[in-house]
Amino acid sequence: MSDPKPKFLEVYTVLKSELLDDPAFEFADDSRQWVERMLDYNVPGGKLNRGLSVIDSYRLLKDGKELSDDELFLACALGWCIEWLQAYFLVLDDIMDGSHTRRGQPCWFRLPQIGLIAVNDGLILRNQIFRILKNHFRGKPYYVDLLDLFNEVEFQTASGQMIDLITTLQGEKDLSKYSLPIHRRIVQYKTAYYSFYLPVACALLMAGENLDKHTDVKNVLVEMGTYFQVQDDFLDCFGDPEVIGKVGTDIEDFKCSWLVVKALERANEDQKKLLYENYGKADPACVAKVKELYQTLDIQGAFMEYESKSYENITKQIEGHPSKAVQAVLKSFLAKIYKRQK
Ligand code: GPP
Ligand code: MG
Ligand code: MG
Ligand code: MG
Repeated sequence: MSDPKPKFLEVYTVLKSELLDDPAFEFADDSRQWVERMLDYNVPGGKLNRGLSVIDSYRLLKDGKELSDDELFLACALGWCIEWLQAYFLVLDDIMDGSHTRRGQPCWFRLPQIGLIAVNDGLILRNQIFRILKNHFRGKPYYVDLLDLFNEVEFQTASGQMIDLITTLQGEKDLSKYSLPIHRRIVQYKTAYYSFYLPVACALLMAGENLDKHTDVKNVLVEMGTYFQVQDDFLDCFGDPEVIGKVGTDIEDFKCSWLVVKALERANEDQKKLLYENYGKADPACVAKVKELYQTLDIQGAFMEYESKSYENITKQIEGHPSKAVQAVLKSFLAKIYKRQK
């Protein structure tokens, strides 16, 4: 099967020019230039895994048959809707997390003269998803289901983000409140639905499927998304910023990260005290002490154990699925993230 990436990137240019050709920007060329710069800075610069997965999944659901030009374009357009959604989330998440870098460049809101205009840019990105859908899917029998899917997943993600942020407030009062069930709830909502369920659900809708009949697929994908966010938590502390394109802030931000939950599980009273005293502080010396404790407690080893158990468990779930085409979709997704370094 041919590499879908060149075609996918081509479709970005088409969608972008359609969006820039909006009456809203007609009388002010500077507004069109602003949006173009904002899109180029925030939308296409990531790994594009979520977007490309729509095409891969749709192909597999079609049993590997060559797609028509029209089908390929539509699968790419849906993939880009997910990348637009991701860009919208990241622009806002970086403000909320006080991050500095993203995808190897400064966060959008950190650029001179951007600041909190980035909040409105997030809204523009969000609204453009529905303009793309309207432009290309309005006549399709699954249009209403697509709208409903994007709305539902956005709500789930915003809810996860809220739980992430308010859990931090509770942790600041009492770190011992952090636990695996709370962590699981956060990551399921803030990451798994939009990153894993959404691309496959888009492909299923395009293939004429009814999503209500695919709750088993959803469950596996949520499991995979959970595993993916545990990796994200791990890389936040132990990843190479040059490779992941961002400098971690979870320790400074007092996040309910998988690492701190595991550390709390493994620590003795003295080590817990050290954690209470140093977690959530911007001071690099405090951050270094937390990282040192993670080494002592072999959190890396705990992560590797989690990683292989989780892989086994997900593989078993996939192999229990009756459809070989669906199995192929899920396996290809899992292969893309297993032991990822970025
Ligand atoms: C990832 O959390 C979750 C999101 C990017 C969803 C944000 C949702 C909003 C409604 C704004 P993270 O903060 O761990 O991601 P990263 O490590 O990439 O900053
Ligand atoms: Mg966040
Ligand atoms: Mg963040
Ligand atoms: Mg993170």
